Amino acid sequence: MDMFCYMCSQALNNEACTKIGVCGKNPTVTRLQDNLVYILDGISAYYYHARELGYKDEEIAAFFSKGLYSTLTNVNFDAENYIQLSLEAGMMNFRVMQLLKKAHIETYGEPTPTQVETGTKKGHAIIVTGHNLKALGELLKQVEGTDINVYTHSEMLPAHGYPGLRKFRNLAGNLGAAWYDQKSLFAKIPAAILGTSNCVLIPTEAYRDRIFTTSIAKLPKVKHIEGYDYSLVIEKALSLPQLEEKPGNYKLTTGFSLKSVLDLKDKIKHLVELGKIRHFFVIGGCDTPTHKGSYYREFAQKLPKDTVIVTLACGKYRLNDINFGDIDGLPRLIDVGQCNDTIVAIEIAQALSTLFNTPINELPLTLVLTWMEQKAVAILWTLLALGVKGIHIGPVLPAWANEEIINLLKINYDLRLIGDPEEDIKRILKS
Ligand code: SF3
Repeated sequence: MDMFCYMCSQALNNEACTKIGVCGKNPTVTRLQDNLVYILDGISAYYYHARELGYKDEEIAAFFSKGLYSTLTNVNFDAENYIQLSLEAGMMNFRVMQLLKKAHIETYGEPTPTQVETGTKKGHAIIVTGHNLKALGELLKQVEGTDINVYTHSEMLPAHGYPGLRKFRNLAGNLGAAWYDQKSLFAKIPAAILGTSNCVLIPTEAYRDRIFTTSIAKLPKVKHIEGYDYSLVIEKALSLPQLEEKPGNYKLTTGFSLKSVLDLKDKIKHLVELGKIRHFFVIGGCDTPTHKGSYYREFAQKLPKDTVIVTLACGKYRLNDINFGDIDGLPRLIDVGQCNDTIVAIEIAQALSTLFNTPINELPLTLVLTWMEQKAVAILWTLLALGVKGIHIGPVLPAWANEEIINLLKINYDLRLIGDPEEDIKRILKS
């Protein structure tokens, strides 16, 4: 079978191709092109959700053509320029995360800290998974007045923090954890399921007939709903057996916004000055279904009690069932939301920088991130573009990066791969 270059589609049949590719690109350039495409994927996901809520930005839209054009065959052979383009894309991702946050807040109100039930209530059920708050909001309007309980799953958990979504009596709680528990969770709960964004898995036969997709999400042999009329989902939920009343073993907390943290700024300053808060950690990101991800739970469990943990994205499920307590009334676990809400963590870091009159990189603040897919790549480049140094990433190094790229990231940004939780904590707290 002939092999083809995936960049220029020409057959890999001459000496030049096997060494540097038909198009003459060296491996680092090729990998940086892949990286740029991943960042653009991430940006497009957030922009898509912003547009669903009616929010647009010409500059973001224009960047797609520049970014994608830059990955065409024989258009750019300059590795250094691809680093610059990646940083530019990182800033574009910053801009799109801001836009999506604005869209969420203006549509559903500023989130406030909220406790979320993790058990089931007696009644029919719909589980909504993914990132798409618009889909959840429209569904909640349509189930009003029925006995259907709507449960969030995975990245939909932060929806409970928004007053405009929380107000619906049918929003009953959150079931399961990160995206990869779908097959076991959905098989055992007789609910209708609505998949609203990426991170929806191909269903097993156990629930294929009761899962639906909407918006950008699509699955083979699964009913897709165009627009926002969820009558079929509601009909399916009503046809299924009712769930039993079964309280959860713990509650989850979410819904911290920039405002809710700023409201606590005097208290935070006081606690830092008293030495009662030693360090802030941002722990989260897109979780990976591997045992190596247990690092994040162990890391959080081993943190001393004078540390505060800010969580975001589905990586939070590695640790958010743990009761971390508080420091003189300030919760030690502060969940700011979905992966796109990294913007909130960034704004909190900027606010701390102002509060303590200290550059972000000199704050007692460390980011410990897990990653899986394209949005995480976009977020990493946002943080690099903002000049954030000393980020710990894992469980493995990005597949698109070769030694040359990793060295560049290590030298310029002090990027680190996670190691042993205890040793990492000791090193971070000593520095
Ligand atoms: Fe990522 Fe799917 Fe969890 Fe949004 S996008 S966080 S994995």
